[in-house]
Formats: sequence, C-alpha cells, structure tokens
Amino acid sequence: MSSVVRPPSSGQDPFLAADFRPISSHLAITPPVSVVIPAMNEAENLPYVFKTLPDWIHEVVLVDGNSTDDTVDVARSLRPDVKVVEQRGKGKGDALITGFEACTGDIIVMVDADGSADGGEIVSYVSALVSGADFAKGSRFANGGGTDDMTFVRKLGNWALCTVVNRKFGARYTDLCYGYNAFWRHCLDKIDLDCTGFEVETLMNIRVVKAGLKVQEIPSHEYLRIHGTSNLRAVRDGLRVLKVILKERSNRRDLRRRVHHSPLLHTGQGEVS
Ligand SMILES: Nc1nc2c(ncn2[C@@H]2O[C@H](COP(=O)(O)OP(=O)(O)O)[C@@H](O)[C@H]2O)c(=O)[nH]1
Ligand SMILES: [Mg+2]
Repeated sequence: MSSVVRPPSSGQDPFLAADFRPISSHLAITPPVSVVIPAMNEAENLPYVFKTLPDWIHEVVLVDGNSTDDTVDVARSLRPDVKVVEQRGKGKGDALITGFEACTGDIIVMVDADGSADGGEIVSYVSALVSGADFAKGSRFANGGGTDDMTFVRKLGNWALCTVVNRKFGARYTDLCYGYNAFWRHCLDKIDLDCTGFEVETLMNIRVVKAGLKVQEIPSHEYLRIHGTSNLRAVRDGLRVLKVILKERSNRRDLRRRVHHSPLLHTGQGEVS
C-alpha cells in the first residue's frame, strides 16, 4: 500500500479531506489505482513483474488461470497484500473481466504477468487519465513505443486488424492487440465486456470508441517475455479478433437501422454516425 500524504492545510481544514499520493516529482493524485494481472503459470516471471510496480499502487489483483505451477504462492510471498482471484472460465478475456470486478480502485491498470510490461510506465497512463482521458491505451507503435516480443507475422496481423478497426469505427489507433492499458472504472459500465480470449483488448478498443469515450494512446515498450512461451496462437487468435471486429460492425449497422426506423431512438455519444 502506498504512502499517503495530506496537503499542508488539510490537517486543519475538514473540507479538504482528500488523500494525495505522490506519483512523480511533480504530480500527486487522489484516486486509488488498482493493477490487474492475468496470470497463467507465470511463477518464474512474477518477481520481475512485481519489482517494477510503483509503491503508490492501491492494490494488486492477480487473476489466476488455474495455474499448475506456484503462481499463487509466489505472488503471495512477494506481496502479502495481493488480492488473488480465481477465474471462473477460461481465457485472458475471462480473467480480465473477473479481475475488473474485484478491483476497488477508481483507476484500473491492466498489466501482463510475463515480464513484458514495465510497471514504471504506469505513471504515464495514470497521468493521462487524471489529465482528462477516459481510457489510456498503450501503443507499441506510437512515437516512443516499441516491441521486442512480436514476430513479423504478429506485427503484420496487428497492423492489418488495426487498419480495419480505424476504417470501420473511425478510430486513429497505432496499435490494437496490446495488453497494457488503463482506464477509469466508470468506463466498464459503458463497454459492458463479454468475451473470453485474446480478443479482449480489441473489444475494449472498439467499444470505447463506440461509447464516445476520450482515448489517449500512451507510447509503451513491450519487452521479451522472460520465462515460458506465449499462450497466443497468431492465426487462431487473429481470427477471433477479426470475428469480434465483424460482430461489432454488424451490431453498429443494426443499431443504425433501428435508429433510422424508430423515432424514439436517438444517437448518443458517437454511438451511431
Ligand atoms: N488468468 C489467465 N491469464 C492468462 C490466460 N491466458 C493468458 N494469460 C495471461 O495473459 C498475459 C498475456 O499472455 P501471453 O501468453 O504472454 O500472450 P502474449 O502477450 O499475447 O504473447 C500473461 O500474463 C498470461 O499469463 C488465461 O487463460 N487465464
Ligand atoms: Mg506476452
């Protein structure tokens, strides 16, 4: 749990009750930040992941995907206050949805457990959110970002799918299938996630645009997974992502048709153009 400081005058002033957490040399924030870590057999990587998390984090929620190694024991030994939740179903999407429900913070940050994400970047995501963004979306292909962990095929697939999303939904993303993102908790009510696998980030990225939320991309560097191998299968999961894009597109068309035919429905927050 982070150290909390009160502004000099708040000791006496009952109207200044907020607790401020310094998150950098020039910024202190009041909203508590939860970090959600989906983990399936990541015991060997957790020491690296936990080491990079800032000490001002409010809570760490680890979603265990029925690991057969010591993932849960290692997490608890590294951080006795970690909140461990067992996912109900299967897949990264299912894990994240379970984890989001368990969070008590106002801001939620998604961090992979394979050592590819640097927790030191969380400050950039949180800074964007407290400066007005609803959704801070990591990007390995924005200026200042990068990746050591993507094969050429994955880069090509990600670029193609990202281009389709930009065209079809009017987004201006430079990256699509990336697991490092952060958002205000209230976004969850507007995007109503319902998926199970690696298509989860794509679904989030599409639904935030459809909901008219303010999205800011954060340049991020993806490092190599430290131990073990990726659970993602480029073709299988690429097709799942494509299926989600097409489904979201046809939902949008259905809605537009209904709006067109019903005088009672109106366009809301960029939902239907
Ligand atoms: N709880 C849980 N975590 C998962 C599942 N599938 C993947 N993950 C985690 O999601 C993160 C990203 O998965 P990874 O296999 O590295 O995929 P990649 O980053 O796309 O190559 C890692 O922390 C995995 O442990 C799952 O079914 N359940
Ligand atoms: Mg990975």
